[in-house]
Amino acid sequence: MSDPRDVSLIGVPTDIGGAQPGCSMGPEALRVAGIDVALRRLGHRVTDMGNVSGPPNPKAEPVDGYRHLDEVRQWCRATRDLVYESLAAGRLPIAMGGDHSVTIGSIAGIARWCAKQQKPLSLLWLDAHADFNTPETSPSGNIHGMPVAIVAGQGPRTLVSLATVVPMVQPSRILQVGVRSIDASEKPLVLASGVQIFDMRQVDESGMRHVMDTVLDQLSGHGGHVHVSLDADFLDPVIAPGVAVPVPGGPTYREAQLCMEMIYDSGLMGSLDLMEVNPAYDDRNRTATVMVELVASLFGQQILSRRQVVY
Ligand SMILES: [Mn+2]
Repeated sequence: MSDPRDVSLIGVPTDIGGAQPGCSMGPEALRVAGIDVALRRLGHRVTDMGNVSGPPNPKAEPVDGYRHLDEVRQWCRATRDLVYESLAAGRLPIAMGGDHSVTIGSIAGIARWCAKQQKPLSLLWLDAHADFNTPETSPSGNIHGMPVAIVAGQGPRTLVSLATVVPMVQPSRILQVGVRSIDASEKPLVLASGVQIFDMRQVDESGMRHVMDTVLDQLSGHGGHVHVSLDADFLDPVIAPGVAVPVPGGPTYREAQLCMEMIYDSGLMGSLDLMEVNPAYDDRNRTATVMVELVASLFGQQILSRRQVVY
């Protein structure tokens, strides 16, 4: 990443793809926590594009295995177009969700731009969950549990084909870190897909440093554009309680910060999602505040400059 960057903030205020409402307030929580100020302090030029608009949450029952499929498509199309526009204007898009279904729109915009540039696209997925459900494996039909399957080409045609390319991302170019909750019926699907999972046991056994060295080496070897999709539930719920589906045993504050610092050092990140911040479950905006602190590290904040570090 060459500094300073031109960055676009794109709010996607919906909870259309989740079970519990509230992450529609996520973009505002991140703004209140000072995401623009944090980026400007590091020298980046920030344009807040405001919010994408879309239909309200009908809170309907699943139809053919999906809840709110058409509404998710509408939110994702609008997100795709704004993300694409940002990239075409030379700006790095940060999509602020919203539940994790809207990443399908964000990635669709990036995949479309990468196809135009003839650049391959890789995806670094930081999440407690594998998000690889399909209607057959998801009893709830909530699309926020399905986005990795969908961008990898498995799922409803109307979402799978939102970019010009299918799949949006080759499964072998999808790397997940922090996973510690996979539904029993989801496990065989994600294992067969070719998606690579670095679960929390690997982080425990080898440490975040080693896991991220391996992940970033692979992403660097792939070449092309790297999109980072960060779900707030990646973090241990002790430091990030404001999420709808918390799972114990996530990265600590420093493990998460090291992960972000290493991504910055690699210079690989070309776009970012900040998803699933849910102020309805939060404590005085702690979760959005931690997310903004992680964003600062992703964009170059360091405890000491590398020249000052003595090993
Ligand atoms: Mn997720």
